[in-house]
Amino acid sequence: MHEIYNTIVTAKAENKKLLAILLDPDKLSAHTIKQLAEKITNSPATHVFVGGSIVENNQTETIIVALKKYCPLPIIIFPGNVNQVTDSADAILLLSLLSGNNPEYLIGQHVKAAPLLHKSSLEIIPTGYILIDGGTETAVQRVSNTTPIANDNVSLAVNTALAGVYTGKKLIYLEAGSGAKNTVPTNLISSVANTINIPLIVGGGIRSGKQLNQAYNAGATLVVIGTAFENDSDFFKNL
Ligand code: 1GP
Repeated sequence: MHEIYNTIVTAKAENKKLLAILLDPDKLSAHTIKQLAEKITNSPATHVFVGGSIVENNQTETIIVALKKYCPLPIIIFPGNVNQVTDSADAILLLSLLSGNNPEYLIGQHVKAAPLLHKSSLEIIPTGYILIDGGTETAVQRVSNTTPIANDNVSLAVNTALAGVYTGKKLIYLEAGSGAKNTVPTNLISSVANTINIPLIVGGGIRSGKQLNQAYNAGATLVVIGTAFENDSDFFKNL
């Protein structure tokens, strides 16, 4: 029932590192999935995240169904909105955008998603989603109409993560935004990781093995890579 979450908690306890490849359904077509799935299966990835800030209706399900045929890794929905909820995945990160003051992304979309989630067999993982300024305006910022936390405001990031823990989130996700110029700074990652007792996900703008290891060394249990793999599906081979 909580299989995927338990894997992440165990990884944190054992200081093992997890890696998710993020696929944006809008940038994929079902007939290229087989080849992509083989590359993912042969990469160091442990999980696949599927989602994006804006995705056409049904496209998420189409991609996940195709992916499942060829890729044995757990597939987790990383939803930008309620339209991306589909029973075809294994789990969903139920994201609450804690860094912004937009009630629609704190609870509004969740209320709309609730009846679908209630009917589904998805593992639901409540996740505190915290946007950190990555040096460029990102899709999350535009769509949610929220301001990210400045990347030197460590205390605000820590307090926001703590508030997430106290309100029952099971994961905290520090996000610089897809294609960010600057990744989440390592001092901010380590300050959050050293304060919270739940696993930490970090993503946004990671384009090299060095940046990946820096995020792990700072305390991330799971790192997400989207753009680097999207631009070069041999990214992991060349690390
Ligand atoms: C975005 O954190 C993810 O939501 C991944 O970001 O596309 O920059 O790797 P990139």
